[in-house]
Amino acid sequence: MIWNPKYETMSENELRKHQTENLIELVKKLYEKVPFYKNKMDDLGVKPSDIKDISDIAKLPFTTKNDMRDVYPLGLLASDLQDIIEIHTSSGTTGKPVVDAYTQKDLDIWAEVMARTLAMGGVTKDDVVQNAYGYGLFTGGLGVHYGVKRLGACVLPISGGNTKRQLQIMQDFKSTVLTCTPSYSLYLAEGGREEGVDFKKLGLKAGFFGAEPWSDSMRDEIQAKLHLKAYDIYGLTEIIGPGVASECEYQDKLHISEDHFYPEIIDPATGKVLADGQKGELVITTITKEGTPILRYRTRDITFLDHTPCKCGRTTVRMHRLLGRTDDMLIIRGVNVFPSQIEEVLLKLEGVEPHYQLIVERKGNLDFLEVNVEMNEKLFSDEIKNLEKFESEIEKELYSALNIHTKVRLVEPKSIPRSEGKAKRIIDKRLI
Ligand code: DLL
Repeated sequence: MIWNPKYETMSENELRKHQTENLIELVKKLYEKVPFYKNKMDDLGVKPSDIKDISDIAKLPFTTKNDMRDVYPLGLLASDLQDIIEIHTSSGTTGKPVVDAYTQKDLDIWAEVMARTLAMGGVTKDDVVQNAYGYGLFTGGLGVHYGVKRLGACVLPISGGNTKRQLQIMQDFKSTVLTCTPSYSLYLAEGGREEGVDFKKLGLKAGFFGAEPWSDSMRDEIQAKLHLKAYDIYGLTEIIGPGVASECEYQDKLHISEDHFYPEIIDPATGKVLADGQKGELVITTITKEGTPILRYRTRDITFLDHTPCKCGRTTVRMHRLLGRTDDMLIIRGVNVFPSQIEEVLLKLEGVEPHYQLIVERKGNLDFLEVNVEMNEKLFSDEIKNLEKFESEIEKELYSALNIHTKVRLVEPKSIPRSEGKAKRIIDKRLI
């Protein structure tokens, strides 16, 4: 079902008009109210009156994560503090967190775009949504929560963690929809298997997974193990949280709610705007937000855009599922490697589990990549010499996909730490 046909099926002209009007208003407001943006625009010699059409967006300054940290906590506030009714931040494991401050209108937009997301995966008022994203300052829990309420379905606000309880609640309340990180969904599948839960009988029909990278092979694995249709959902704290983009029933790229979030793809090295189909860094402008609107935010996420029509009837532009991050890209002996490429190779193999960790080390002047991947129980009971043979087979597979030599280690089942939220896949010892 299309939740909001007026905005999700707009004609190109209508959309452009809507985006242009909103951008003009936004730039005026930011120039008047946010010194950070006034200074940036003055530096570039751009005045609000230079913005007459959405295409003029290319004249405006970018905003980076470092900019946001520099003005922490509320330097980007564009509304009166008394109109702010909720604040979220990123987890901020490296440096100061980034902040999103919401007015009532911002929370309404958030509920709206999350209701669209859930409706894209067929959620209706009849559904029971088990929301296992973390509640708190992280945007996952409450973002999904507001969307479920707007849609009129029932939310189980269980938050992340406590696998046994998750499985019990899932059975007792007959959850039909699961929302959590993709890695946690597999952890639940694993827990369920141990507890003798038959997911085939459970009645989960859809899952909305995001907040961390995952691949199509991981989707296959999740769909098979949990017996549901797995949708990719994308978002980030700086923009609003989850609800920026999500897959429809065709699971073919993520529809961006571009009446609120205007996307561009740029070459990360030059800042030049790229055409449809060209891979680059996703840049987003929040054209309708009030609390902490943001101009041309450099997400560091790598994808490409597709304006061709989708079979579902929505006219919104689609982005490919994330191909990596500019800062997650490992450069091993001069070769660019994204963890997602390694995941694709691993998950196609029989005998390994979708739990892995990449360890990068520098010995002398050379970088070494070690890939630790868990075996399944069956493989674990195999003879050592067979395991060694399999390790070198995987190394060969990785070499043909990536063109770099790796050291693969098959590790015991369940030896790689599980996460209730975002999984930690990379340990880069070169930075320490
Ligand atoms: O992770 C918001 C979110 C919550 C999205 C729940 C989806 C579901 P942050 O903690 O600010 O916000 O992290 C944002 O996570 O820039 C991406 O690098 C990554 N990310 C988010 N969704 C996906 C996804 C939330 N579907 C950062 N695939 C983003 C891959 C994702 N990476």
